[in-house]
Amino acid sequence: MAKKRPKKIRVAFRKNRGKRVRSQNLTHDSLDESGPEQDSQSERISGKGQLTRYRTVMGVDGGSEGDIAQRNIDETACQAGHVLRAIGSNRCDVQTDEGRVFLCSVRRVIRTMLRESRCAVVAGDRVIFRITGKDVGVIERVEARQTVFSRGSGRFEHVIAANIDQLLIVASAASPPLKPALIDRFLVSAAKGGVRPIICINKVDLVDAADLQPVAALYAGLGYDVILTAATHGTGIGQLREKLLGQETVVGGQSGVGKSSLLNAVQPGLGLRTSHVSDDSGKGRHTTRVAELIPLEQAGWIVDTPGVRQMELWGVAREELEAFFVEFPPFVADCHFADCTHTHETGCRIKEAVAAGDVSRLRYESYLRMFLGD
Ligand SMILES: Nc1nc2c(ncn2[C@@H]2O[C@H](COP(=O)(O)OP(=O)(O)OP(=O)(O)O)[C@@H](O)[C@H]2O)c(=O)[nH]1
Ligand SMILES: [Mg+2]
Ligand SMILES: [Zn+2]
Repeated sequence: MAKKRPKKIRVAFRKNRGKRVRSQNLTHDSLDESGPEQDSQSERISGKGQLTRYRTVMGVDGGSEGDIAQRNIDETACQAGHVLRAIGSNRCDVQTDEGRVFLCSVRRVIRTMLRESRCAVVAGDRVIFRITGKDVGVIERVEARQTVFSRGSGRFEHVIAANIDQLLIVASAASPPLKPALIDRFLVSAAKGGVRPIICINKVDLVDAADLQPVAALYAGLGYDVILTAATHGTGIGQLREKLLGQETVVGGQSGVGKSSLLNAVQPGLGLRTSHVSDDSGKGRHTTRVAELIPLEQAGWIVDTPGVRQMELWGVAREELEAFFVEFPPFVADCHFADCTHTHETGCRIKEAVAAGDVSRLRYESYLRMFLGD
């Protein structure tokens, strides 16, 4: 691996920096996000006095978007861990490789860096933390994320989980009705985040198998893993369990499709809360509240997540979309215009392929909706 370059990161001072008061409350101290105030040598204060309320932190630049809150620290005094869940913006459960769990706060300088890049520590983050008391610690560094599952939330990115291997996209055959367009959004999000997708169509007990065949065949034909399940009847659960074995999997999908029910079926005794689809519209209500890493008995981790009504993509440029529709690239090269957007142009090979039945109309419509930002 290429050697990483130190990078200067400018971080705003905390407002109360000038007055350092020693607290008598040791219990509080051990949980205080700033911990014992001992800025490491790699941080220095600018010589411009009160005029510059910034300090420079030497971080490590790996050159990727994943570099969120890295800085040089004395690692010998620290432990490596894995964030199981974030509690609010400043508390996380962190597990070490030996399996001990610490309730950690996030050092203020790290929180500032994260806030400036509009990130937070999330389930799945690899962190370096300093033990400050019995079962408590302070996160000193967040490692670059290898993969992410995230979505847009207004003007911000909401990273739901980091460093996961797979995204299990759960849809239901009915109640709520099957929405291939939503599956397509999750597929794009998985591709963007570097996560392998698996499509699971649940509640197959509510429909005729023949009705599902076209959609299942469409995605299987594109090369995706497709599993048909009925969590409440045990259908397809063995197959799903096999797919999850030894992997870190985040589960995504609309509220009420049966994500928690599926995980409870895969691992009886998990006891995740599930809820009845509450109203006549069959939309379901949000039962799962926070994203949390849950160990699987045999091997692997799963992250159950609260359901979404919509899947707003994050950080996907319109021009980038065509690459995330796996069946498009072979046709794109032959479009008449090199910068064809496959929307209105003449001589568009994608549109011809749709007319000829070589590209699914459903998929093309999904592309158009994402491209046009609907
Ligand atoms: N008929 C049928 N009902 C199911 C199946 N799986 C789940 N359900 C029901 O669907 C409802 C919603 O299930 P949940 O597991 O809470 O759904 P969820 O996706 O976790 O929902 P959120 O946590 O709100 O995102 C519950 O009443 C389940 O009993 C299934 O395979 N068949
Ligand atoms: Mg749930
Ligand atoms: Zn085109």
